[in-house]
Amino acid sequence: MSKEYLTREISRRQLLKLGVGLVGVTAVSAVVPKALLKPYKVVEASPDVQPARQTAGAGTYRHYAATDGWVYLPGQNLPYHPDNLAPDGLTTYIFGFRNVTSIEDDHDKVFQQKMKAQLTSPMFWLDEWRDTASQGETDFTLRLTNLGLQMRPDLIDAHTLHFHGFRNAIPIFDGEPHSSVGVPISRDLTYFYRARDPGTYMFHCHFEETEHVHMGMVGGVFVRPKQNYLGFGGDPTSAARLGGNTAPGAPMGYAYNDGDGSTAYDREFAFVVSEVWTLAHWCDSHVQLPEWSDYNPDIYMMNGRAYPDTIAPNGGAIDSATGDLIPPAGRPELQYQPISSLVTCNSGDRVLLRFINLGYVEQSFRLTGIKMRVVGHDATLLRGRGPAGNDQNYFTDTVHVGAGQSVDAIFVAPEVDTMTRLLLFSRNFSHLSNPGIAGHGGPMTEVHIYPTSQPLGPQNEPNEWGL
Ligand SMILES: [Cu+2]
Repeated sequence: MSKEYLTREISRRQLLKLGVGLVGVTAVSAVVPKALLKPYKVVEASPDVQPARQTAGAGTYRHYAATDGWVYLPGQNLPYHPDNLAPDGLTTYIFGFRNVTSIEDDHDKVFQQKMKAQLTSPMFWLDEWRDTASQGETDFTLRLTNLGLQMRPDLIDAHTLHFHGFRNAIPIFDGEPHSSVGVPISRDLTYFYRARDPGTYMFHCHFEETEHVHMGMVGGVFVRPKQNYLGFGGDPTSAARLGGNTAPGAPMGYAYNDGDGSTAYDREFAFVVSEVWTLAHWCDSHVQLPEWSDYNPDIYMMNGRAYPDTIAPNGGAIDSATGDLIPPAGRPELQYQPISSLVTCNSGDRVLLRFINLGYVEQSFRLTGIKMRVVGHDATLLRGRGPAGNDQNYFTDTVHVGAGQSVDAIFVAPEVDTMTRLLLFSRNFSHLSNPGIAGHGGPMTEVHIYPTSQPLGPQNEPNEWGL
């Protein structure tokens, strides 16, 4: 079927021309001095200035690779979606990141992850810097390697990892390439950050950002507050499980240093919201340029999936033999979209929802039947400054998240006798379908509440189901 599209749109002669063009680009790059092909204003991190690698388990070291790839999205919008160049089972060309920390010692394995980007990017989290003694566990380094774009060898774009919204970022490590540096192909750069402000943030590539952000180089990142370790009100027994408190009643964590436990939660789920304009993605795979001022997305997503795939299982484990992502159970086409948006909880659980919008369109998420308490906006506790700070948190059934914004909301799961499903969905109904097919789609997910007689397992990571 995909071959039919190919012959209809691009004749064999045109394809050969394109091939010759690509060979030409490659040949030119072989003879032109490399310096001429480098993107403007870049630095190369030399291996001997890399900070020492921290041992596994201690500190927060990550190694990410930037590359291109293919993902699966439902629906049909011919000739752009599914893309006729996509491998079997996949539909849409993307740019993205991969977490290669566990395979980084094997350079071949890392390089083989070229054209295996994931949507949305692997989330990560770090602890707020506490004091000099805890520096080893809280100083954060992220090494970014640019593997290049397999489908577009003509694009010699650098990539960066921009920590969106982080206060006091050192400019050289901020990932904004016009005022600092980008990472050219086959090079790497290690970003350093000392987190001092807890909350929900996001990261994205900032190189040719209109294109690279839309193509999928987006992800979520959180800073966990030191209250998890220290407790509040001078009472160390109020520390959270994430801070090592094993007492049965301890919350899993706090969203902020609230000083009174009001942002305590038992389970945690994050949603990176974004869109796909299938025409633009098709243009990138077919060496064409979209007119960005015509921006008209047709698939809206949570964590890189459209409903009903949003409630499919988590994937994301790495096959140590090949370095490849292991697909979610029963869903091989979601191999490169490993993050589930299904919310699972028990009656009585305090559930933290972290909404992150890295699309270009404002979203409003409604949770039917339960009020959410919004406790933070843009990595800021909703409270005035000082000990008598005015409490500004509020209850709502609809959370607004603008492009580039984040919202932290907590709900308490009601008592149920049997597993109960509720919907969490975009209030913009025109987004709630997938192109060209019937039924609900887009940015919608489900909340599954289990009775206390069916206790869920604890979460080791955000978005884990515990089933
Ligand atoms: Cu990029």
